[in-house]
Amino acid sequence: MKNTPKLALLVVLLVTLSIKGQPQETFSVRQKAAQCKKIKSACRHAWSGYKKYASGYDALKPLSNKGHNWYGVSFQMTPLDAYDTFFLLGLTEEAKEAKEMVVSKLNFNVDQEVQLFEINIRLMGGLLSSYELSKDKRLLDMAEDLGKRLLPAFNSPTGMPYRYVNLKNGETRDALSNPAEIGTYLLEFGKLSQLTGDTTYYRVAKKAAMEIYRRRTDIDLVGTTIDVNTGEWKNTESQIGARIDSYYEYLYKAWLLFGDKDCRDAWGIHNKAIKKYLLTEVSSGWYFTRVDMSSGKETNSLYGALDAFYAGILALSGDTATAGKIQKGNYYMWTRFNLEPEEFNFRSDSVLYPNYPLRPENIESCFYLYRKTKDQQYLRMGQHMISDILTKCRTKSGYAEMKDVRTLELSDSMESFFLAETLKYAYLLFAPENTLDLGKVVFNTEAHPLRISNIE
Ligand code: DMJ
Repeated sequence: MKNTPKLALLVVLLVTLSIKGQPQETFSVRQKAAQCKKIKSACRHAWSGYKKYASGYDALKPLSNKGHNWYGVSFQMTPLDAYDTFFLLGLTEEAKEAKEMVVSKLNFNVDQEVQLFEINIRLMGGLLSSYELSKDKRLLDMAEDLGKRLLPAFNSPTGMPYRYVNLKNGETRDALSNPAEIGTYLLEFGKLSQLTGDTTYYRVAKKAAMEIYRRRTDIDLVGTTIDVNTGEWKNTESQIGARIDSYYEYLYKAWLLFGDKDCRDAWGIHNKAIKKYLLTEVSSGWYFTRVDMSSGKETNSLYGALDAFYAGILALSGDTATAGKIQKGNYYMWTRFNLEPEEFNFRSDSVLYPNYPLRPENIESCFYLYRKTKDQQYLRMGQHMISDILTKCRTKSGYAEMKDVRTLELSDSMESFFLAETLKYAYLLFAPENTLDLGKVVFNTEAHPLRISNIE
């Protein structure tokens, strides 16, 4: 333990040198095209494994070569999450196959309880972006059908949704929720309102997010768990990772996507408090720590794969200076342990949760930072991370979650967000800018692009 700070310093030095010490030449068009080619081929590999071993299921199990469903029935998670990635990457045949699976097999008229948050970001987000890209009206009809079935979840005394809802009978369950599972509907429900003309969706989504916002403390922070029946905070730790992350993300993005000023103001107030109370420097870099929501005192010096998204949203909002500092910490977290662990303690420099489930956030932040600054270091970071994933997580049929980044042992899961997000952001980092114009679309938290247009 005594040597840990020295070791951390040495690794920071090596990481810095390996980024800064490289010739400062810019990536050539050919080098970028080579990266794109590699990522496209990874997409084809994952998709052909899914088709061969898991067609019709939600996801592929990339070690046992089997299919896996989240619930008693399949919701076509992988094809629906992957469609717009194939579309953007120009994988026309794959896009056609994925869309065909969705329109022919996906059915929401089932007596099945689902987790509102996940179904919204993956399926609702996927249907809406697929509709905007393909103009296939069947996708919008499916999104509207799903929207109607999700609405009963918002019938709580506070207007903050329950975590689970039955798609057939509207029964709800689980009042103990969190800001992410309460505030992450603005983009999808807003887009659904715009496309259908039914304002109910955005109204309930905004009410839910604002109910969290108005329960912020005097120092403008929110906690990690809250009872949606009573509005009482049950876990008062404030942080930017799991269970809170996309609440912040959607406040800023609802401003970008729809021009919603209330959301812009709420984001501004929270972001100021986050930078004041959570942003922390240690010898290996800058991180966001965890604090008590009322006192601002540190509770836990944890940081992890999910927290890495905040550099991206900061860059998107124009604060590339803070984003750049955080991204150095993100890259340290990636390189220090082979691949990034789910969580580590940045003060003791030790791993807490050693798995890497193929998450996108670190590469996503490189993407936004590169788009905003054109600084080549983000291409180098991205190249390093992508190469690690494509070599260390590859299996015969796809790519597998890493069970332990320290031993490189794999586990039998390939989450649909690998095709939806990780490979999409990886590709867009190196692709010509006109592949996706950030002035015209906003990504939902599952990387489904939605077209910018003001909401009434
Ligand atoms: C995705 O489902 C979304 O990005 C969500 O906001 C967080 N978790 C995963 C990716 O890590």
